[in-house]
Amino acid sequence: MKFVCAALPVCSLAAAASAGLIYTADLRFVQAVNSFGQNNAHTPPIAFAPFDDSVHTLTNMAEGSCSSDSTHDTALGLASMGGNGSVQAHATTTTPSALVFGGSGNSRFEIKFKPPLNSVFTVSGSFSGTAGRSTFNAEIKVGNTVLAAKTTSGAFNFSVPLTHDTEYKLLVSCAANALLMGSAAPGNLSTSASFTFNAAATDVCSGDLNNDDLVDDADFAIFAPAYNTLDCYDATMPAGCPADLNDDALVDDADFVIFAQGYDALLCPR
Ligand SMILES: [Ca+2]
Ligand SMILES: [Ca+2]
Repeated sequence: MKFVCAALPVCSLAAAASAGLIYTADLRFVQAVNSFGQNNAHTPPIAFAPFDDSVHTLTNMAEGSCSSDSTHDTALGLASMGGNGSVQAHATTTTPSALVFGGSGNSRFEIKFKPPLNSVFTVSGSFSGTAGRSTFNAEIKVGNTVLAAKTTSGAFNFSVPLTHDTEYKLLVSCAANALLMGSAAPGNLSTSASFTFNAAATDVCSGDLNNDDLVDDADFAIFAPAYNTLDCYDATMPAGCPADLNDDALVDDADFVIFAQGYDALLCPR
């Protein structure tokens, strides 16, 4: 399934020297729950494919009603990822009640990946939601080490170095709840939360395909068979298609131009 890079503004910034990513775990989900025990959750039917889904709960009773709606729309590209998610929750009581009425939801993007090349990973996005009723989390982790994190509403911009063949996790999620507790007066409560983000990896040294800080014949020996294969989605192409230096899913003359510039310089910039 082809990812449409043009939908992500960051892709154009990354076009000059992208770095492919190898996706290793797809832990995305979208969930809507309410206080009557309904728990609707979906995960991607096809791992690593675009995930565009929504879930819903609604319960009506004499004393009131509660509902929640969660959406998730994200996609993973060869060197970039992004999308958005949102949650709405509602609760209504018609009489003071001993019951708890409420809905809540969660939209969660969680992906693990390995960069085949040393690269820089940038993430930009924002959270918004109902104060006091929303929770947010954006983080980049390697193992248990948090490299960057954001847990409040507003914009976030991360830029972290990635080391080749090391597994990283990117998490971007939001949740909201609308709970009218037992002693609540009659009333309505509506809440929301949302996220949007783009992320991309860019090379630190275009053409250094074996991560030894030089662009030389050893790299050309890796580039040449990828050039002959051409299509990044060909099963014989190395994972992450690292020779696709401009992130257009092909290894062709445009990539060779970028590779040649690195080859001429020989030493990677420091
Ligand atoms: Ca090299
Ligand atoms: Ca290319």
